[in-house]
Amino acid sequence: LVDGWFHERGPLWPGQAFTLQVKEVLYHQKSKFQDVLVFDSETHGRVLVLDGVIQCTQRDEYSYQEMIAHVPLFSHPNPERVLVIGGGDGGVLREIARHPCVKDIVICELDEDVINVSKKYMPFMAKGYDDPRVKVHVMDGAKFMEENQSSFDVIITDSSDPVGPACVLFETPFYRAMHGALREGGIICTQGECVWLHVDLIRPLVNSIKPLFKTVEYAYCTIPSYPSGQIGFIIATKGGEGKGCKAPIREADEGTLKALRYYTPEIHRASFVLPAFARRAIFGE
Ligand code: AAT
Repeated sequence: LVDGWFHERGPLWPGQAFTLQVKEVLYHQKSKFQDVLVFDSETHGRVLVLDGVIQCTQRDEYSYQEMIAHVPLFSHPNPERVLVIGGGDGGVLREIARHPCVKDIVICELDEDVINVSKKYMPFMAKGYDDPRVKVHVMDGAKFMEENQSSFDVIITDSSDPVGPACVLFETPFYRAMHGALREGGIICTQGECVWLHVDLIRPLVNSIKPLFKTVEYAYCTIPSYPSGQIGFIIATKGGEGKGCKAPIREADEGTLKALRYYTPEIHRASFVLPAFARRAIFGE
């Protein structure tokens, strides 16, 4: 914090920094794993920061949380068991809970302090925990995946960046473990960083998991408070017909569509259409 402004500096976006004017710092403590900061900003509402990196702002969190949840969920014919790795703020749980066909929502978050701080300061996201289908595990997501090779229909990895505790979630063994934990026809959707900054990270990861999954695709959304204003998702399917996830195969009911602020069936399809440089860099096409 310099002169009442928060600057988001980090090794994954060298030489640039998104900046927000701070109204009031509400919480700032070190947890067992990371530095946890919550502040009210002048223009983006409440902001959660871990190790100096913005995890969500009240103004635009719905873009990322809706897309990382609804793209895989509306691409699956009947998702019943859904797992979230990371996502301690509860925003992704809130979105999954909109699907009546889902019976179990399991979350594995590393840091209990993130859960508690979100419940206290960010109820607009943490209300996801109120759904009775939610079961919470507090441990490392990679370890959880190795130990829980049970059958999920959709696995969503809402992970922080590959610096510090989330590094393991960007490695091939974690993807192998997610593949093992999926039912036939299952889908994974993971935080896949930004095409403007990270194609050199995305391409090798995508290539390394192609032999495992039936389809591997990449989608993205716009979100002003993430580096370079965009973030993507790696979306892969196990078995099935190999149609991938580029089009929704279930209809959202009218009430749900009205409640959503970013996701629409049109955005679902559009999110897979990559700019030429990004398609070439990630898929070599
Ligand atoms: N929905 C908000 C966006 C996030 S949250 C990422 C979460 O992943 C954090 O709560 C963090 O504590 C958790 N996490 C980190 N490492 C692990 C791990 N090994 N196992 C389980 N959970 C973990 C993502 C923001 C993206 C930022 C883009 N710049």
